[in-house]
Amino acid sequence: MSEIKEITALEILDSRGTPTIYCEVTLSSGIQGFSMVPSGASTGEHEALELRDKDPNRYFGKGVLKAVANINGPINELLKGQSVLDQRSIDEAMISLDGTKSKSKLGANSILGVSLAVARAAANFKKMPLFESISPDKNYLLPTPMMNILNGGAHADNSLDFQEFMIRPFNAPTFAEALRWGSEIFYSLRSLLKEKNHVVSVGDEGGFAPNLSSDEESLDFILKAIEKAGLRPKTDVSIALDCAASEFFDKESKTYIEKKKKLSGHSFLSRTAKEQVEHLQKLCKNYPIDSIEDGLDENDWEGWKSLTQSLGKEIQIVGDDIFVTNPEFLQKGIDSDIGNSILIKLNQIGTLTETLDTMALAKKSNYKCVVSHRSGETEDSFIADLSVATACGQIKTGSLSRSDRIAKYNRLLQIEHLLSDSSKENLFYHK
Ligand code: 2PG
Ligand code: MG
Repeated sequence: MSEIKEITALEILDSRGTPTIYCEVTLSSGIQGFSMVPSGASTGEHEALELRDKDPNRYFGKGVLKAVANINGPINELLKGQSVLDQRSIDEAMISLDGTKSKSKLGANSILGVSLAVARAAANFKKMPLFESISPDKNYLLPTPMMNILNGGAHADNSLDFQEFMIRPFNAPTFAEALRWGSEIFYSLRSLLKEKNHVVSVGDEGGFAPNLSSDEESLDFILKAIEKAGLRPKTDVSIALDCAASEFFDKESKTYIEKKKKLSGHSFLSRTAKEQVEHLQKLCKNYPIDSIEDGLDENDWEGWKSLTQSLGKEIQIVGDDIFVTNPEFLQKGIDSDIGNSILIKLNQIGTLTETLDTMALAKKSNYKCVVSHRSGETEDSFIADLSVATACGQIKTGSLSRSDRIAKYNRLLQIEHLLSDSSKENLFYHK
């Protein structure tokens, strides 16, 4: 009864109004599972391929009808009759049908859509919450949220070159309290920005997108917002950055150029890798920053090494574009002492099985994992369950506005409530 009867897909829209995939798996018992596939803007060069139609007459070439047809046709044929209780066999069957390293034949978006819908169908079949069904060891932890309250880079039309300025309310007693702290800081920030006549419209991940003049000015606003909300920077709430540095790395001159500040008429800098590392060191000295993601370009392994050497003992150095949730790239990083943490995005690699394998490799090698959304999201909250199931302790899923981000936070509230009478004393991860 856990065998697949049919898999169907549909073209839907993500949070940016760009096409993506809805997938539904129906079992012979009539039980179903669904998924919706996310999509990035500042994508890493080595991510699995997201198949788009490239038909200029539809959605400026961004339609996904070919990927939808791959699910309705060959993937449906391949998996019909297989039990959803064996996620690995299903994912491996799709990987070998595709046959390419980057999943470019069927599209990583098609493959991921099916992989996640299968996981949900299996949970529904077992009558279990998703996190319980996918957990390798039934050791659950509610993650500390990393909330992106100031958006820049490829996610906002403003002057900030760094993509994400996040708060980490790690000292909260529960996830629900961490969320309240985050929301109160977010609204405190709003009033501080308004007082200084800055715009309070938001970027792709629901954080404010003002035209501030420097990283320091952004960080000063955040510090004041934490204090205005009655909390203590560093003791209660720390700051995390995603520089997404590949977006402002100039390949020819091999320098990091603050292009957006330049365009908006602010004074701007162009830095060598060494100067970029020094800049980040200075920011860490002056502000309670305890996590930096993609501080350097995805191919600048030398720069990464010196960043890890200078800051990796004190703070979390997270690899996103450089590791692309891929065990091969992560292994290379582990072997050469690059970073100490990895960002986990399901669609960078394309199946749940490979994602869990990458997380297991990280854990074995003492690298922390941060489960992450994409800037293009949907109401699917799969990553909330994934973060609890793997007990990785951290999730990055945007700001305190917009339903595509809040859906994940709301799901975590439900899970915390569900687990509240479990015997485990502390369910909330504190750093
Ligand atoms: C990132 C992500 C998510 P995108 O760089 O970490 O915040 O952005 O999905 O655009 O790659
Ligand atoms: Mg990133």
